[in-house]
Amino acid sequence: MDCIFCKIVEGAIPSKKVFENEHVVAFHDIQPAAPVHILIIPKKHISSMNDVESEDWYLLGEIHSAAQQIAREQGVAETGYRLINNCGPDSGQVVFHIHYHLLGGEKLGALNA
Ligand code: IU
Repeated sequence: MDCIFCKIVEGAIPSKKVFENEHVVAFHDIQPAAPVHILIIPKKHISSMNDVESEDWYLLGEIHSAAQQIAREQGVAETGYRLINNCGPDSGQVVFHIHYHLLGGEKLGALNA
């Protein structure tokens, strides 16, 4: 499958990883939209939120658990951060391997910016 995030999971494409466990990988976004901009993804290829099947819901818990740890490690747990999933064309999703953006490190703008 020609998926850039699967290649990052496999290590075939380099990334600046900040977290990895059995199910989840997190790495710096190559075009950061905030001082802290980490992408958190399941290792399993799931195209988008629309494609999460019942046996995969636990992966979203794993992602939130990773986000909690990463926010602490990146120093934004107390100042605040945002966890965003884009799903489909109107949201601006461009990579079709489900991912969450963890954004922080500054006062963030309007939710719909
Ligand atoms: P989106 O939610 O699908 O719009 O976000 C995709 C993000 O993936 C976007 O912020 C890109 O900068 C980021 N990204 C990346 O970090 N590394 C890559 O090789 C590619 C995209 I392609």
